[in-house]
Amino acid sequence: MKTAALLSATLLLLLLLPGVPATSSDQTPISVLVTNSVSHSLNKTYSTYVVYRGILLGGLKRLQSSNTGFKFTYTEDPNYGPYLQSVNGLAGSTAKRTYWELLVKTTNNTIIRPDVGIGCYIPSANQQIILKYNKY
Ligand code: B12
Ligand SMILES: *[C@@H]1O[C@H](CO)[C@@H](O)[C@H](O)[C@H]1NC(C)=O
Ligand SMILES: *[C@@H]1O[C@H](CO)[C@@H](O)[C@H](O)[C@H]1NC(C)=O
Repeated sequence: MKTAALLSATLLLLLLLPGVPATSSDQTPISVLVTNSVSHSLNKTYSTYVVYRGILLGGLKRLQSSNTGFKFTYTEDPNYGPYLQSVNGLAGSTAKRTYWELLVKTTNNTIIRPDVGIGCYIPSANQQIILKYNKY
């Protein structure tokens, strides 16, 4: 009796704990917007997800393997890790001074520019990841 009460109290407490995922495989949905501010081309949006506290790179790989037409490549920087090199066949170029900028539209509609790349950024649920071909 006592044990049962303690058990159900513990269960209740676990259920009520905020921010604790039910399972570690919970999906964090995100959308990915591909845009180009150098030459005019249509915006494309895709949907995918990262796992609980998963990195953006994992979501991009999942999106690529879902065969929705999204493609990307990255190179490995010795200091900072994965560098987003190309998206949908268009590559950044040192000669042209172009690159794929990583921006994020948060759920309160603020656009932020993360201070880390695709290998370190951990998206939150329902954020829009903006991959913007840009000049520097
Ligand atoms: C110049 C620069 C850039 C240029 C590099 C172009 C060029 N050919 O010069 C551009 C504008 C492309 C750039 C882009 C980005 N950058 Co930058 N960049 C720098 C900066 C100011 C100097 C780098 C440099 O020239 N070092 C000297 C050379 C001799 O060393 P190097 O090793 O050859 O440098 C290369 C790497 O730094 C690489 N690189 C530059 N930025 C980044 C970012 C990532 C994630 C990676 C993997 C590699 C990388 O490009 C350089 C030239 O090839 C540093 C800050 C600093 N003061 O060091 C930030 C810095 C490296 N960048 C940073 C970031 C976050 C980014 C972006 C993710 C920003 C964004 N939100 O879009 C993007 C990369 C997006 C992508 N496509 O993956 C961060 C990285 C921190 C981290 N731990 O991830 C730094 C440290 C600045 C910061 N915010 O603190 N960047
Ligand atoms: C494409 O997306 C960018 C970034 O969100 C936005 O500023 C621009 O207005 C969009 N363009 C079109 C044609 O929808
Ligand atoms: C929007 O959310 C970001 C974090 O996601 C926060 O830093 C920022 O202050 C918020 N802005 C507003 C206007 O609420």
